[in-house]
Amino acid sequence: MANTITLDPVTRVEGHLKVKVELDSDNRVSAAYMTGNLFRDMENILKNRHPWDSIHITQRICGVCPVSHSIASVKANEQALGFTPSEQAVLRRSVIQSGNYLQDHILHFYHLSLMDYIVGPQLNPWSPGFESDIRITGADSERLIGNYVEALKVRRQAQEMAAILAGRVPHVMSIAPGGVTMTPSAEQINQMKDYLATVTEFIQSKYLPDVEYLTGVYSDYFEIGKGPGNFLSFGVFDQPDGSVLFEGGRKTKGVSGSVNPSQIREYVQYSYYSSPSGLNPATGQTTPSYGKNGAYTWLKAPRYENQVYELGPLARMIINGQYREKTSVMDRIKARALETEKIAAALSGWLDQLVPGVSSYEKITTPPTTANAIGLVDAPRGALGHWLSIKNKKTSSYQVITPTCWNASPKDDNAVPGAMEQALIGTYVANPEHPVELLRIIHSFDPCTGCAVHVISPDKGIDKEFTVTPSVAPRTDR
Ligand code: NFE
Repeated sequence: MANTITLDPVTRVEGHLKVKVELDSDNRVSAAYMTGNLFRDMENILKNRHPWDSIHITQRICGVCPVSHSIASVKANEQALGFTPSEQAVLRRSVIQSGNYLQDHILHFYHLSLMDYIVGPQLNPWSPGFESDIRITGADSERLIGNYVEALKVRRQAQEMAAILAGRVPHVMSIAPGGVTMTPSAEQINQMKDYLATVTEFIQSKYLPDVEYLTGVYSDYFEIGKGPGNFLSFGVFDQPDGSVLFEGGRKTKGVSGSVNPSQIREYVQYSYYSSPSGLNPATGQTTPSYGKNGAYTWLKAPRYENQVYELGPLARMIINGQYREKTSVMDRIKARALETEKIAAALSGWLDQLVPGVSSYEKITTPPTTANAIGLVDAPRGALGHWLSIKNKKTSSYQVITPTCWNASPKDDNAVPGAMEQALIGTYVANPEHPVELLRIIHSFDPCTGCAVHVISPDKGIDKEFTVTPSVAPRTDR
Protein backbone atom coordinates (compact mmCIF):
# COMPACT_ATOMS: atom_id res chain seq x y z
CA MET A 1 0.00 0.00 0.00
CA ALA A 2 1.24 3.46 -0.84
CA ASN A 3 2.54 5.59 2.00
CA THR A 4 0.06 8.41 2.47
CA ILE A 5 0.21 11.80 4.13
CA THR A 6 -2.99 13.50 5.19
CA LEU A 7 -3.13 17.12 6.34
CA ASP A 8 -6.51 17.87 7.87
CA PRO A 9 -7.18 20.67 8.26
CA VAL A 10 -4.63 22.54 6.19
CA THR A 11 -4.08 25.54 8.44
CA ARG A 12 -3.64 29.19 7.42
CA VAL A 13 -6.16 28.99 4.58
CA GLU A 14 -9.70 30.37 4.44
CA GLY A 15 -12.26 27.64 4.99
CA HIS A 16 -11.62 23.97 5.67
CA LEU A 17 -9.34 22.14 3.35
CA LYS A 18 -7.83 18.68 3.54
CA VAL A 19 -5.14 17.22 1.35
CA LYS A 20 -4.17 13.60 1.03
CA VAL A 21 -1.16 12.53 -1.01
CA GLU A 22 0.35 9.17 -1.84
CA LEU A 23 4.13 8.81 -1.92
CA ASP A 24 6.11 6.43 -4.07
CA SER A 25 9.15 4.57 -2.77
CA ASP A 26 11.36 7.64 -3.48
CA ASN A 27 9.13 9.90 -1.35
CA ARG A 28 7.68 11.61 -4.41
CA VAL A 29 3.99 12.45 -4.53
CA SER A 30 2.36 10.04 -6.95
CA ALA A 31 -1.27 11.04 -6.36
CA ALA A 32 -2.98 13.99 -4.65
CA TYR A 33 -6.54 14.55 -3.47
CA MET A 34 -7.76 18.02 -2.51
CA THR A 35 -10.87 17.97 -0.34
CA GLY A 36 -13.06 21.00 0.33
CA ASN A 37 -14.75 20.06 3.62
CA LEU A 38 -17.44 22.69 3.44
CA PHE A 39 -20.87 22.84 1.93
CA ARG A 40 -22.98 25.96 2.41
CA ASP A 41 -25.66 25.58 -0.23
CA MET A 42 -25.63 29.31 -1.00
CA GLU A 43 -26.88 28.70 -4.52
CA ASN A 44 -30.07 27.00 -3.33
CA ILE A 45 -30.54 29.61 -0.58
CA LEU A 46 -30.73 32.29 -3.27
CA LYS A 47 -33.57 30.63 -5.17
CA ASN A 48 -36.98 32.37 -5.04
CA ARG A 49 -35.48 35.45 -3.41
CA HIS A 50 -35.35 38.97 -4.78
CA PRO A 51 -32.48 38.91 -7.30
CA TRP A 52 -30.75 41.83 -5.60
CA ASP A 53 -30.46 39.84 -2.34
CA SER A 54 -27.69 37.92 -4.07
CA ILE A 55 -25.43 41.00 -3.87
CA HIS A 56 -25.46 40.71 -0.08
CA ILE A 57 -25.94 36.99 0.43
CA THR A 58 -23.09 35.94 -1.88
CA GLN A 59 -20.74 38.27 0.01
CA ARG A 60 -21.29 35.93 2.99
CA ILE A 61 -19.64 33.15 1.01
CA CYS A 62 -16.40 34.55 2.34
CA GLY A 63 -15.07 37.38 4.50
CA VAL A 64 -11.90 37.65 2.45
CA CYS A 65 -13.20 38.36 -1.04
CA PRO A 66 -16.75 39.68 -0.46
CA VAL A 67 -16.20 42.78 -2.59
CA SER A 68 -15.56 40.62 -5.63
CA HIS A 69 -18.77 38.66 -4.96
CA SER A 70 -20.74 41.91 -4.69
CA ILE A 71 -19.27 43.10 -7.98
CA ALA A 72 -19.91 39.81 -9.81
CA SER A 73 -23.46 39.82 -8.51
CA VAL A 74 -24.17 43.47 -9.31
CA LYS A 75 -22.74 42.96 -12.81
CA ALA A 76 -25.11 40.02 -13.37
CA ASN A 77 -28.05 42.03 -12.05
CA GLU A 78 -27.20 45.11 -14.14
CA GLN A 79 -26.78 42.94 -17.23
CA ALA A 80 -30.23 41.51 -16.49
CA LEU A 81 -31.59 45.07 -16.29
CA GLY A 82 -29.67 46.27 -19.35
CA PHE A 83 -28.22 49.02 -17.15
CA THR A 84 -24.79 50.62 -17.58
CA PRO A 85 -23.32 52.25 -14.44
CA SER A 86 -21.89 55.77 -14.61
CA GLU A 87 -18.15 56.43 -14.90
CA GLN A 88 -17.99 57.54 -11.27
CA ALA A 89 -19.80 54.34 -10.20
CA VAL A 90 -17.31 52.21 -12.14
CA LEU A 91 -14.43 54.11 -10.57
CA ARG A 92 -15.81 53.87 -7.04
CA ARG A 93 -16.33 50.12 -7.39
CA SER A 94 -12.73 49.68 -8.53
CA VAL A 95 -11.49 51.78 -5.60
CA ILE A 96 -13.42 49.60 -3.13
CA GLN A 97 -12.23 46.40 -4.79
CA SER A 98 -8.61 47.50 -4.93
CA GLY A 99 -8.63 48.31 -1.19
CA ASN A 100 -9.77 44.73 -0.64
CA TYR A 101 -7.10 43.34 -2.98
CA LEU A 102 -4.30 45.26 -1.27
CA GLN A 103 -5.17 43.97 2.19
CA ASP A 104 -5.74 40.47 0.82
CA HIS A 105 -2.39 40.12 -0.96
CA ILE A 106 -0.57 41.43 2.12
CA LEU A 107 -2.60 38.98 4.23
CA HIS A 108 -1.50 36.12 2.01
CA PHE A 109 2.20 36.83 2.21
CA TYR A 110 2.64 37.78 5.86
CA HIS A 111 -0.16 35.96 7.65
CA LEU A 112 -0.84 32.86 5.60
CA SER A 113 2.44 31.93 3.86
CA LEU A 114 5.46 33.36 5.63
CA MET A 115 5.33 30.98 8.60
CA ASP A 116 6.11 28.11 6.22
CA TYR A 117 9.62 29.54 5.78
CA ILE A 118 10.78 31.10 9.04
CA VAL A 119 11.11 30.22 12.69
CA GLY A 120 7.92 31.72 14.09
CA PRO A 121 7.12 32.77 17.63
CA GLN A 122 7.07 29.76 19.95
CA LEU A 123 3.46 30.52 20.81
CA ASN A 124 0.05 29.17 19.95
CA PRO A 125 -1.09 29.18 17.12
CA TRP A 126 2.33 29.18 15.42
CA SER A 127 3.78 26.42 17.52
CA PRO A 128 4.00 23.48 17.14
CA GLY A 129 4.77 23.76 13.45
CA PHE A 130 6.71 21.85 10.87
CA GLU A 131 10.42 21.82 11.58
CA SER A 132 11.92 20.94 8.26
CA ASP A 133 13.98 22.98 5.84
CA ILE A 134 13.61 26.26 7.74
CA ARG A 135 16.38 28.46 6.33
CA ILE A 136 15.43 31.81 7.83
CA THR A 137 16.29 32.15 11.49
CA GLY A 138 17.62 34.62 14.06
CA ALA A 139 17.58 38.32 13.22
CA ASP A 140 16.16 37.78 9.73
CA SER A 141 13.27 35.83 11.16
CA GLU A 142 12.66 38.48 13.81
CA ARG A 143 12.67 41.24 11.20
CA LEU A 144 10.05 39.41 9.17
CA ILE A 145 7.93 38.80 12.25
CA GLY A 146 8.12 42.54 12.97
CA ASN A 147 6.78 43.15 9.47
CA TYR A 148 4.13 40.49 10.05
CA VAL A 149 2.84 42.58 12.96
CA GLU A 150 3.05 45.83 11.00
CA ALA A 151 1.17 44.18 8.13
CA LEU A 152 -1.81 43.66 10.45
CA LYS A 153 -2.05 47.44 10.90
CA VAL A 154 -1.47 48.18 7.23
CA ARG A 155 -4.23 45.80 6.16
CA ARG A 156 -6.55 47.70 8.45
CA GLN A 157 -5.64 50.95 6.69
CA ALA A 158 -6.52 49.42 3.32
CA GLN A 159 -9.82 48.17 4.70
CA GLU A 160 -10.68 51.53 6.27
CA MET A 161 -9.91 53.25 2.99
CA ALA A 162 -12.35 50.95 1.17
CA ALA A 163 -14.96 51.36 3.92
CA ILE A 164 -15.21 55.10 3.23
CA LEU A 165 -16.85 54.30 -0.10
CA ALA A 166 -18.26 50.90 0.79
CA GLY A 167 -20.23 51.89 3.91
CA ARG A 168 -18.60 49.04 5.75
CA VAL A 169 -16.15 46.22 5.16
CA PRO A 170 -15.61 43.39 4.69
CA HIS A 171 -19.25 43.02 3.59
CA VAL A 172 -19.96 46.16 1.63
CA MET A 173 -23.26 48.08 1.62
CA SER A 174 -22.99 50.73 -1.11
CA ILE A 175 -22.73 48.54 -4.23
CA ALA A 176 -26.22 48.24 -5.72
CA PRO A 177 -27.90 47.91 -9.10
CA GLY A 178 -27.76 51.50 -10.32
CA GLY A 179 -24.23 52.31 -9.15
CA VAL A 180 -22.60 53.11 -5.84
CA THR A 181 -24.81 54.78 -3.25
CA MET A 182 -21.96 56.55 -1.41
CA THR A 183 -20.95 60.06 -2.51
CA PRO A 184 -17.58 61.02 -1.03
CA SER A 185 -16.65 64.53 0.09
CA ALA A 186 -13.32 66.15 -0.81
CA GLU A 187 -12.22 65.58 2.76
CA GLN A 188 -13.00 61.87 2.54
CA ILE A 189 -11.08 61.55 -0.73
CA ASN A 190 -8.07 63.15 0.96
CA GLN A 191 -8.47 60.72 3.84
CA MET A 192 -8.38 57.83 1.36
CA LYS A 193 -5.19 59.24 -0.15
CA ASP A 194 -3.60 59.32 3.30
CA TYR A 195 -4.52 55.67 3.85
CA LEU A 196 -3.11 54.71 0.46
CA ALA A 197 0.16 56.54 1.18
CA THR A 198 0.69 54.39 4.27
CA VAL A 199 -0.15 51.18 2.42
CA THR A 200 2.08 52.10 -0.55
CA GLU A 201 4.99 52.91 1.75
CA PHE A 202 4.65 49.46 3.33
CA ILE A 203 4.47 47.73 -0.06
CA GLN A 204 7.61 49.51 -1.27
CA SER A 205 9.71 49.35 1.88
CA LYS A 206 8.64 45.99 3.32
CA TYR A 207 6.47 43.73 1.16
CA LEU A 208 8.48 43.88 -2.09
CA PRO A 209 11.91 43.61 -0.40
CA ASP A 210 10.68 40.79 1.84
CA VAL A 211 9.39 38.86 -1.17
CA GLU A 212 12.69 39.47 -2.97
CA TYR A 213 14.55 38.16 0.06
CA LEU A 214 12.33 35.07 0.45
CA THR A 215 12.47 34.17 -3.22
CA GLY A 216 16.27 34.43 -3.04
CA VAL A 217 16.65 32.21 0.01
CA TYR A 218 14.21 29.64 -1.40
CA SER A 219 15.10 30.01 -5.07
CA ASP A 220 14.80 26.23 -5.59
CA TYR A 221 11.06 26.75 -5.13
CA PHE A 222 11.00 28.36 -8.58
CA GLU A 223 11.13 24.72 -9.74
CA ILE A 224 8.67 23.25 -7.23
CA GLY A 225 4.88 23.21 -7.39
CA LYS A 226 4.38 23.65 -11.12
CA GLY A 227 0.75 23.95 -12.15
CA PRO A 228 -0.91 22.77 -15.35
CA GLY A 229 0.69 25.57 -17.42
CA ASN A 230 -2.71 26.93 -18.53
CA PHE A 231 -3.87 30.29 -17.19
CA LEU A 232 -7.29 31.92 -17.23
CA SER A 233 -8.71 35.24 -16.03
CA PHE A 234 -11.96 37.16 -16.45
CA GLY A 235 -10.14 40.50 -16.00
CA VAL A 236 -10.55 43.03 -13.21
CA PHE A 237 -10.70 46.71 -12.28
CA ASP A 238 -13.02 48.39 -14.73
CA GLN A 239 -11.92 51.93 -15.50
CA PRO A 240 -14.08 54.92 -16.47
CA ASP A 241 -12.76 54.97 -20.06
CA GLY A 242 -14.09 51.44 -20.62
CA SER A 243 -10.70 49.72 -20.25
CA VAL A 244 -9.74 47.30 -17.48
CA LEU A 245 -6.49 47.35 -15.53
CA PHE A 246 -5.97 43.60 -15.98
CA GLU A 247 -7.51 42.23 -19.17
CA GLY A 248 -9.21 38.87 -19.07
CA GLY A 249 -8.08 36.04 -21.32
CA ARG A 250 -6.32 32.72 -21.46
CA LYS A 251 -2.86 31.33 -22.01
CA THR A 252 -3.16 27.71 -23.06
CA LYS A 253 0.20 25.98 -23.38
CA GLY A 254 1.72 29.32 -24.31
CA VAL A 255 -0.97 30.39 -26.78
CA SER A 256 -3.13 33.44 -25.98
CA GLY A 257 -6.88 33.22 -26.32
CA SER A 258 -10.09 34.85 -25.19
CA VAL A 259 -12.59 33.49 -22.70
CA ASN A 260 -16.03 32.37 -23.84
CA PRO A 261 -18.11 31.45 -20.75
CA SER A 262 -20.13 28.93 -22.76
CA GLN A 263 -16.99 26.75 -22.86
CA ILE A 264 -16.98 26.29 -19.07
CA ARG A 265 -18.25 22.97 -17.71
CA GLU A 266 -18.40 21.70 -14.14
CA TYR A 267 -17.76 18.01 -13.57
CA VAL A 268 -18.91 16.19 -10.45
CA GLN A 269 -17.87 12.56 -10.79
CA TYR A 270 -15.50 13.00 -7.81
CA SER A 271 -17.66 15.55 -5.93
CA TYR A 272 -20.46 15.05 -3.40
CA TYR A 273 -23.23 15.92 -5.85
CA SER A 274 -25.81 13.76 -7.57
CA SER A 275 -26.72 16.48 -10.12
CA PRO A 276 -25.59 15.82 -13.71
CA SER A 277 -21.90 16.18 -14.53
CA GLY A 278 -20.51 18.45 -17.24
CA LEU A 279 -23.13 21.21 -17.07
CA ASN A 280 -22.41 24.79 -18.04
CA PRO A 281 -23.19 27.00 -15.01
CA ALA A 282 -25.96 28.76 -16.96
CA THR A 283 -27.90 25.51 -16.51
CA GLY A 284 -25.94 24.29 -13.50
CA GLN A 285 -27.43 22.32 -10.61
CA THR A 286 -26.37 21.76 -7.02
CA THR A 287 -27.85 18.60 -5.50
CA PRO A 288 -25.76 17.48 -2.54
CA SER A 289 -24.99 13.79 -2.04
CA TYR A 290 -22.53 13.50 0.83
CA GLY A 291 -20.64 10.22 0.83
CA LYS A 292 -21.26 9.56 -2.87
CA ASN A 293 -19.28 6.56 -4.03
CA GLY A 294 -15.84 7.60 -5.33
CA ALA A 295 -16.32 11.28 -4.40
CA TYR A 296 -13.88 13.08 -2.09
CA THR A 297 -14.77 16.79 -2.02
CA TRP A 298 -17.54 19.38 -2.01
CA LEU A 299 -15.80 21.30 -4.80
CA LYS A 300 -16.90 20.65 -8.35
CA ALA A 301 -14.29 20.44 -11.12
CA PRO A 302 -14.63 23.44 -13.47
CA ARG A 303 -12.86 23.05 -16.80
CA TYR A 304 -12.56 25.26 -19.90
CA GLU A 305 -12.82 23.24 -23.10
CA ASN A 306 -12.10 20.26 -20.87
CA GLN A 307 -8.68 21.66 -19.91
CA VAL A 308 -7.37 22.34 -16.40
CA TYR A 309 -6.49 26.00 -15.72
CA GLU A 310 -4.59 27.81 -12.99
CA LEU A 311 -6.13 31.08 -11.78
CA GLY A 312 -4.90 33.96 -9.64
CA PRO A 313 -2.39 36.81 -9.65
CA LEU A 314 0.20 34.77 -11.59
CA ALA A 315 -2.40 34.02 -14.27
CA ARG A 316 -3.43 37.69 -14.51
CA MET A 317 0.15 38.91 -14.74
CA ILE A 318 1.09 36.33 -17.39
CA ILE A 319 -2.04 36.94 -19.49
CA ASN A 320 -1.31 40.69 -19.37
CA GLY A 321 2.32 40.19 -20.43
CA GLN A 322 3.63 41.48 -17.11
CA TYR A 323 5.30 38.30 -15.88
CA ARG A 324 7.36 35.58 -17.54
CA GLU A 325 5.40 32.48 -18.37
CA LYS A 326 6.44 30.23 -15.52
CA THR A 327 4.59 28.43 -12.78
CA SER A 328 5.92 27.49 -9.36
CA VAL A 329 5.56 28.31 -5.67
CA MET A 330 7.87 31.33 -5.86
CA ASP A 331 6.42 32.57 -9.15
CA ARG A 332 3.00 32.74 -7.50
CA ILE A 333 4.38 34.63 -4.49
CA LYS A 334 6.40 37.02 -6.63
CA ALA A 335 3.64 37.71 -9.16
CA ARG A 336 1.20 38.46 -6.34
CA ALA A 337 3.59 41.05 -4.86
CA LEU A 338 4.26 42.69 -8.22
CA GLU A 339 0.53 42.82 -8.89
CA THR A 340 0.05 44.53 -5.51
CA GLU A 341 2.48 47.26 -6.53
CA LYS A 342 0.61 47.80 -9.82
CA ILE A 343 -2.77 47.98 -8.10
CA ALA A 344 -1.52 50.54 -5.56
CA ALA A 345 -0.15 52.70 -8.39
CA ALA A 346 -3.41 52.47 -10.36
CA LEU A 347 -5.44 53.22 -7.25
CA SER A 348 -3.53 56.45 -6.76
CA GLY A 349 -4.72 57.57 -10.22
CA TRP A 350 -8.28 56.43 -9.54
CA LEU A 351 -8.43 58.46 -6.32
CA ASP A 352 -7.38 61.53 -8.32
CA GLN A 353 -10.32 60.94 -10.66
CA LEU A 354 -12.95 60.72 -7.93
CA VAL A 355 -15.32 63.69 -8.13
CA PRO A 356 -16.53 64.80 -4.70
CA GLY A 357 -20.18 65.61 -4.09
CA VAL A 358 -21.43 63.96 -7.30
CA SER A 359 -23.85 61.07 -7.06
CA SER A 360 -22.94 57.80 -8.76
CA TYR A 361 -26.27 56.12 -8.11
CA GLU A 362 -29.39 55.96 -10.24
CA LYS A 363 -32.35 54.58 -8.35
CA ILE A 364 -33.88 51.46 -9.90
CA THR A 365 -36.91 50.07 -8.15
CA THR A 366 -37.75 46.75 -9.80
CA PRO A 367 -35.85 43.79 -11.23
CA PRO A 368 -36.76 42.47 -14.66
CA THR A 369 -39.53 39.88 -14.93
CA THR A 370 -37.34 37.37 -16.79
CA ALA A 371 -33.63 37.35 -17.56
CA ASN A 372 -30.49 35.25 -17.88
CA ALA A 373 -27.28 37.07 -17.05
CA ILE A 374 -23.64 36.57 -16.08
CA GLY A 375 -21.35 38.60 -13.83
CA LEU A 376 -17.66 37.93 -14.45
CA VAL A 377 -14.76 39.52 -12.58
CA ASP A 378 -11.47 38.45 -11.07
CA ALA A 379 -11.37 38.11 -7.29
CA PRO A 380 -7.91 38.23 -5.64
CA ARG A 381 -7.52 34.45 -6.12
CA GLY A 382 -8.70 34.47 -9.72
CA ALA A 383 -11.68 34.35 -12.05
CA LEU A 384 -15.06 34.53 -10.32
CA GLY A 385 -18.36 33.96 -12.13
CA HIS A 386 -21.98 34.40 -11.04
CA TRP A 387 -24.68 32.97 -13.32
CA LEU A 388 -28.17 34.38 -12.62
CA SER A 389 -31.60 33.47 -13.98
CA ILE A 390 -34.71 35.45 -13.07
CA LYS A 391 -38.33 34.35 -13.43
CA ASN A 392 -41.34 36.31 -12.12
CA LYS A 393 -38.89 38.89 -10.73
CA LYS A 394 -37.31 36.27 -8.45
CA THR A 395 -34.04 34.36 -8.70
CA SER A 396 -34.87 31.02 -10.32
CA SER A 397 -31.28 29.80 -10.62
CA TYR A 398 -27.92 31.02 -9.29
CA GLN A 399 -24.56 29.38 -9.81
CA VAL A 400 -21.22 30.63 -8.48
CA ILE A 401 -17.82 29.37 -9.58
CA THR A 402 -15.07 30.71 -7.33
CA PRO A 403 -11.40 30.75 -8.25
CA THR A 404 -10.50 28.22 -5.58
CA CYS A 405 -13.07 25.88 -7.08
CA TRP A 406 -10.87 25.86 -10.20
CA ASN A 407 -7.53 25.70 -8.42
CA ALA A 408 -8.44 23.18 -5.70
CA SER A 409 -10.75 21.16 -7.93
CA PRO A 410 -10.76 17.39 -7.82
CA LYS A 411 -10.27 15.11 -10.78
CA ASP A 412 -12.69 15.67 -13.64
CA ASP A 413 -14.70 12.95 -15.37
CA ASN A 414 -11.62 12.12 -17.45
CA ALA A 415 -9.75 11.52 -14.16
CA VAL A 416 -7.45 14.49 -14.84
CA PRO A 417 -6.39 16.05 -11.50
CA GLY A 418 -7.09 19.70 -10.69
CA ALA A 419 -4.45 22.45 -10.78
CA MET A 420 -3.30 22.15 -7.16
CA GLU A 421 -3.35 18.38 -7.34
CA GLN A 422 -1.10 18.59 -10.41
CA ALA A 423 1.21 21.00 -8.59
CA LEU A 424 1.60 18.51 -5.74
CA ILE A 425 2.19 15.45 -7.93
CA GLY A 426 5.89 14.77 -8.43
CA THR A 427 6.98 16.74 -5.36
CA TYR A 428 9.77 15.23 -3.31
CA VAL A 429 8.92 15.20 0.40
CA ALA A 430 12.17 15.13 2.33
CA ASN A 431 10.62 14.26 5.68
CA PRO A 432 7.09 12.79 5.52
CA GLU A 433 6.62 13.56 9.20
CA HIS A 434 7.14 17.25 8.46
CA PRO A 435 5.81 17.63 4.90
CA VAL A 436 6.41 21.37 4.65
CA GLU A 437 6.78 21.13 0.86
CA LEU A 438 3.09 20.29 0.58
CA LEU A 439 2.04 23.28 2.67
CA ARG A 440 4.23 25.65 0.69
CA ILE A 441 2.70 24.50 -2.58
CA ILE A 442 -0.86 24.71 -1.26
CA HIS A 443 -0.34 28.13 0.32
CA SER A 444 1.19 29.55 -2.86
CA PHE A 445 -2.26 29.24 -4.48
CA ASP A 446 -3.84 31.06 -1.50
CA PRO A 447 -6.83 28.69 -1.49
CA CYS A 448 -10.15 29.56 0.08
CA THR A 449 -12.77 26.90 0.65
CA GLY A 450 -15.16 29.26 2.36
CA CYS A 451 -17.66 28.68 -0.40
CA ALA A 452 -19.37 25.68 0.98
CA VAL A 453 -21.01 24.48 4.68
CA HIS A 454 -19.48 22.78 7.51
CA VAL A 455 -20.30 19.12 7.68
CA ILE A 456 -20.20 18.22 11.33
CA SER A 457 -19.99 14.71 12.72
CA PRO A 458 -21.88 15.14 16.01
CA ASP A 459 -19.65 12.62 17.74
CA LYS A 460 -16.39 14.23 16.53
CA GLY A 461 -17.23 17.90 16.32
CA ILE A 462 -15.22 20.11 14.01
CA ASP A 463 -11.56 20.95 13.89
CA LYS A 464 -10.79 18.51 16.66
CA GLU A 465 -8.12 16.78 14.69
CA PHE A 466 -4.93 17.99 13.18
CA THR A 467 -3.57 14.93 11.47
CA VAL A 468 -0.32 14.36 9.74
CA THR A 469 0.10 10.73 8.91
CA PRO A 470 2.16 8.65 9.05
CA SER A 471 3.57 9.64 12.39
CA VAL A 472 3.32 13.15 13.80
CA ALA A 473 1.08 13.17 16.85
CA PRO A 474 -2.28 14.92 16.55
CA ARG A 475 -2.53 18.34 18.15
CA THR A 476 -4.25 18.21 21.50
CA ASP A 477 -4.35 21.93 22.18
CA ARG A 478 -7.50 22.80 20.19
NI1 NFE B 1 -12.93 33.26 -0.01
FE1 NFE B 1 -12.38 34.23 -3.02
C1 NFE B 1 -11.08 35.12 -3.74
C2 NFE B 1 -13.59 34.21 -4.36
S1 NFE B 1 -11.69 32.23 -3.47
S2 NFE B 1 -11.46 34.25 -1.00
O1 NFE B 1 -10.18 35.70 -4.06
O2 NFE B 1 -14.41 34.23 -5.10
O3 NFE B 1 -12.60 31.03 -4.02
